[in-house]
Amino acid sequence: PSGAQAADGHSAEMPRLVREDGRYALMVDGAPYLVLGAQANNSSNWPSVLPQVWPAVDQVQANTLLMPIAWQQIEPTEGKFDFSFLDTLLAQAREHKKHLVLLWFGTWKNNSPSYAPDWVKLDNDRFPRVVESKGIMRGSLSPLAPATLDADRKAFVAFMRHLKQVDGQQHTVLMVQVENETGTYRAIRDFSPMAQKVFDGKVPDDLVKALKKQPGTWKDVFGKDADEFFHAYYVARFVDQVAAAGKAEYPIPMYVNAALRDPFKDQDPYSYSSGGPTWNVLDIWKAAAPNIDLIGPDIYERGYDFYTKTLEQYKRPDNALFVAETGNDSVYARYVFATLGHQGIGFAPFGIDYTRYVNYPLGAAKIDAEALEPFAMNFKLLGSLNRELAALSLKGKVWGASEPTAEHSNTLDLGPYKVTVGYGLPQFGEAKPTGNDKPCGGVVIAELAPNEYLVAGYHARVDFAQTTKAGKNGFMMASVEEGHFENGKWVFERLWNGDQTDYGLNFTSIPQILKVRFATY
Ligand code: N0T
Repeated sequence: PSGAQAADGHSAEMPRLVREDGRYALMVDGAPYLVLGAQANNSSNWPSVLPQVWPAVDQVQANTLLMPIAWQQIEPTEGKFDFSFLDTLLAQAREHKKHLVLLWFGTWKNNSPSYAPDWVKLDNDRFPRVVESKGIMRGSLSPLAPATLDADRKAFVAFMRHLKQVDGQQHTVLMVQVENETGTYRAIRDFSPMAQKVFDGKVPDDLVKALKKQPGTWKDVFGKDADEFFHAYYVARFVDQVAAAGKAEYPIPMYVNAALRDPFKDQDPYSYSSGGPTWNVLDIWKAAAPNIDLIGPDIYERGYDFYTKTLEQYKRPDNALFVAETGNDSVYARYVFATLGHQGIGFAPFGIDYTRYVNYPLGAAKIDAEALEPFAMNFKLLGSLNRELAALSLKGKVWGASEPTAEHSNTLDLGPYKVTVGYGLPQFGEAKPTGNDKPCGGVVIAELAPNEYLVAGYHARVDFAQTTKAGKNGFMMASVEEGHFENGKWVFERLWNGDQTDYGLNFTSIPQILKVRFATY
């Protein structure tokens, strides 16, 4: 990696998101990097709580802590800023050798302005709220009020200006999330007279063009989706203007996270966070928020089909996949492999601290060192591989498999090889996979060179087959090395052979990394 190294190992080079052939990498210290993240609970953003945060972050071996920076905390009185928490957090992150992703909790923290200062959230006249179709006022603020945009933007600019001053050299902070799970609950859009006037007007040209539509009113252009699409557009415009102003101070990558909608069905927007970046409005968000580098899903559904469908929806040539939040229950841990297989640049379980708060049923019912062990296994394994995987992923040479919920195996198409990953198999002999007791297995595979692959994982058996017959008689694993990476160099530990390879590559409860070379005879 290039870039002058600062004393704490962080570099003078700015973090940035790069795109090559529709694939992405987050560049940190000048080279591709995987965010092995951990998000603290919502109210852990106080100096007094940090002692309960770091032990959990260290326990899971995350390289990055995701932490809220609340508007109410930095600007309790209008125009007077207090960045003491941010300064404390930065100093401690450097001591712990962790990166940070900061989450701007402003106008939207899941629908509501609960994290806005009192002078904002208690002043409906100056900062109007969404009014739903029957005239009932909701908690969520309207995206159409210029005063709200102006106030949020000013605070965000002050935050980014301060961040540049205190971190513009070291780059402990990798990205900033702008707002949190935007959109509005129990209203599809703002129906106040102020908003209705805008809704009755024409769809802005930029959106019409981006979506290749004919000009007209929202109803003309979008029919039954008009209300939701209108709300999405103006929430995205709001967020984009906040991000743009922040980037003018300090241009590090900025993203938004999404409270999801059913990935398979049309769901009534009244029943989810309408206007937020759900899969059905990603094109609108992309057009309306060009200053947002990526849109990341928050995945709190345990089912394999829901999870992987969501990964597919948010991995696009115009969107880098980043699992911005996911549940901290053990069954979510294995999805890091499917995330990597979908070219993910990061994965961040939510609720990683020892405050004793748990968001069950979304996540685990209890959080202690044992509950966090599956996440620790992930990050221990991927910590060693981080740079290699991120670089190969940018080249399209990474595949991943997570144990399904209903089935007990899956297949990966590597081109010259087809890989079958089985779960719950004995390590000796042939058998039918029956699945692990709870789904918990997964593997990641990366092509190092023709016929040479890294294979890493746990609780799974991996079998390679040739897709087209090469060689006169057959092919073999010429060598299977177990090892790990240290500063970009492969460190050999031992060869696997005999029982360990006769019936596939048998990954156990210990995360392991193999380098496998194939040959024909
Ligand atoms: C998340 C988190 C935090 C099963 C919930 C998820 C975080 C926010 N919201 O603990 O509040 O700040 O982004 C909402 C998921 C609802 C899913 C319900 C379907």
